[in-house]
Amino acid sequence: MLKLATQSLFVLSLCHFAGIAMADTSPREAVATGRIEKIGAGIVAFLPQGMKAYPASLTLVKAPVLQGQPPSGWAIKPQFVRSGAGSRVIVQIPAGADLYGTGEVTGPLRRNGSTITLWNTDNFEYARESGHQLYQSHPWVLGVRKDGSAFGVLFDSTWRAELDTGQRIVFASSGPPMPVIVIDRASPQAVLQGLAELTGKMPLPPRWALGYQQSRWSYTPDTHVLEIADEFRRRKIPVDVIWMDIDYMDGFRVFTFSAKDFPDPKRLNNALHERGFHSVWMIDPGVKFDPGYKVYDSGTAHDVWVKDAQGGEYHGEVWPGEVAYPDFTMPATRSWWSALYKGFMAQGVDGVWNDMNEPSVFKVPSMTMPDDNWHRGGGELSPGSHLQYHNVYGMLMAQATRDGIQAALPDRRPFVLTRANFLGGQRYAATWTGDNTSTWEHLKMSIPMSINLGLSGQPFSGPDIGGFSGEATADLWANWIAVGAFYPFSRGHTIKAAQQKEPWAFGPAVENTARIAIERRYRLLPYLYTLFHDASVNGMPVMQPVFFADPRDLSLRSEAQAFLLGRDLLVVPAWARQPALPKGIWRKVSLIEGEVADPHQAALKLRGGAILPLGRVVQNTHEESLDPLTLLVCLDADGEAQGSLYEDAGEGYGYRRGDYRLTRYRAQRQGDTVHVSIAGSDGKRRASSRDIVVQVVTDDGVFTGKGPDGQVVVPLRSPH
Ligand code: NBV
Repeated sequence: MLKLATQSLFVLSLCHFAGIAMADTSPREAVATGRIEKIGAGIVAFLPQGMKAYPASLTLVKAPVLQGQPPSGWAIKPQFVRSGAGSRVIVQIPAGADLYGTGEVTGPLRRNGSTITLWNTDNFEYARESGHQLYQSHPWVLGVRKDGSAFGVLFDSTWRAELDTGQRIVFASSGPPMPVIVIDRASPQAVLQGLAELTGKMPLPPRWALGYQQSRWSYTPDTHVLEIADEFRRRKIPVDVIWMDIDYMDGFRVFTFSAKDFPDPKRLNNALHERGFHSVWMIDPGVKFDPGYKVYDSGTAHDVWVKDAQGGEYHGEVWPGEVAYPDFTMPATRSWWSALYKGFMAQGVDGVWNDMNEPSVFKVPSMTMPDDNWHRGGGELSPGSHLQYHNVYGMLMAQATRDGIQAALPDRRPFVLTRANFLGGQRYAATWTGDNTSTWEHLKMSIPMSINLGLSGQPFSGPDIGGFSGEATADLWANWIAVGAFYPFSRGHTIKAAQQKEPWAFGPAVENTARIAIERRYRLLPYLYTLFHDASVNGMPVMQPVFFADPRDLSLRSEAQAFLLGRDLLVVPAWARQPALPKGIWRKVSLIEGEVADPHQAALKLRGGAILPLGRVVQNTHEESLDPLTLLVCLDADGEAQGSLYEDAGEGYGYRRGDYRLTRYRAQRQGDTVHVSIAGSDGKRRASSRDIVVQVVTDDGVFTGKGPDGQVVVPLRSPH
């Protein structure tokens, strides 16, 4: 007995600290669970003993209301353990449960048996720590039981931590015991809905942000930006956005423009707008230590900088040389930062790209600030060390950026892309997955990575298409764009030293592949926008794992090549080998002429019982694409199908006052005809008087009919 107790007090395990594996021999001591309270339908919060009330949380969208006893027979109960200066939570998982989520991760879709470090890290090529520590942290695990029911565990702590998803889930934090929230519901979808109830949803982005986007480090000077834009239009490759990387700045000073290369950003943005482009410009957190530089001087006057352990102004080195870092834990700093966007957005900037906000610091082994740097907090946040706040630095920056854009352009929907983020950060920004490489390994890995981000609350993500670092072969780039056109966030980007990686850079055959792939995305935009709307309302991921089609089908649980877009469309990459696909009716559909003959294009399969709204191919989202609207119908075994289409102005907030239209379509087979009607609609936006085209996809071919919206009858004769 005594021996056992001693063993449990001194357990030897490995922990990774600042990249060094160390034996953690700290004494462990069980901490009793204090309050266990229901906080929602199928959601229970566990507070460690001594914690009287739920503390302020950066993850939760609002303070949970403690509602008394959990449902009887509640199965998943975390155990708290104090461990030296830190703490642990151990969660026993039901036998056979498959684990997912855990945020932005390398490796397989199914997370059982993995260990990751939650410590936002500038991880070039995902090489550091074998990629088990990336730019974002999501202390969250989704579990799916054998019977398809599911649970989720949220560790509400921002401190550095290790998350181990072995035989049991172990969350080893360097901070004090934290509240743990468990969701237990009938399906993984219902658990994700619960996660969205707790951590909030992605606000509906402007429609242009769903278009294809082109970036490189860097298009410079301004004339070259326009050359690239014109080249897309000349070659008729649809695109909506062009990106300005750091070289537009004056000596990497944020909120400035190079007098030589970008002398008149407003004129450039106007010229881009005339061409139907939107522009996104980079802003990093490090502010050049340069007395006399307006932003540095004003930050100093507002006393916004992160302090070192001695209370002095902390300086690190990044692109501009020596920099100071805004302390985003302080409400006053966030307001100061937000206000900087007024003049910036007035240059006609449409969206903002926050990079390097782990925060990254050059020339130090940890690649970030010292753990004992000091953040002053404020509002609900207590002052604390960098060890406590490091993981939310990027999220708080993105929040302040979003607020700044919103205040500068109150009638527009802000678009922010951030590299670092945290669980709940979908409320502020979209994600790209940082500095990947131009390799097959990273192309393949990008799919489970984006899926797991979606399973961690972030529906809007994607990698650098083509890979950031290194040279891409024509074949790799063609394969990447063929799948990349279906990431929720679809952007080509590359490092400075690499070759050109625009769609035409690899010759006419690859250009053709890219055009077809991107045209497919543009045809799908009405569906995609409807999915983004769903995500903004109920937190459903846009890119979903195949097992979502049937959570009880165990053969689908590890599938990481194919994926679903929403419930209805299955995307199977051309390179997928023996993908596990859902049973039932799934019919191959074709959206663009020429796609069948192109070996790189992914197969697209429509679910039996679904109606997919499609637009025309347009060159950008400004163009009207819904006249005609096409409805692609795949009947289920009973000869029925349903689908919906969400429409609004694509920008601004009219939709919140009812200026939107959500149309629900129904298709029914009656003898040799299929009748497509409107089953209902919501919103005050006027119904359009457009004609629609209906294509019914069957085993015997595609049958087409045309007519007024909601009154189309398609004879199932003479397919084409
Ligand atoms: O700003 C330059 C790059 C950017 O292109 C990339 O997307 C970021 O992930 N940035 C990192 C800094 C330099 C990385 C080597």
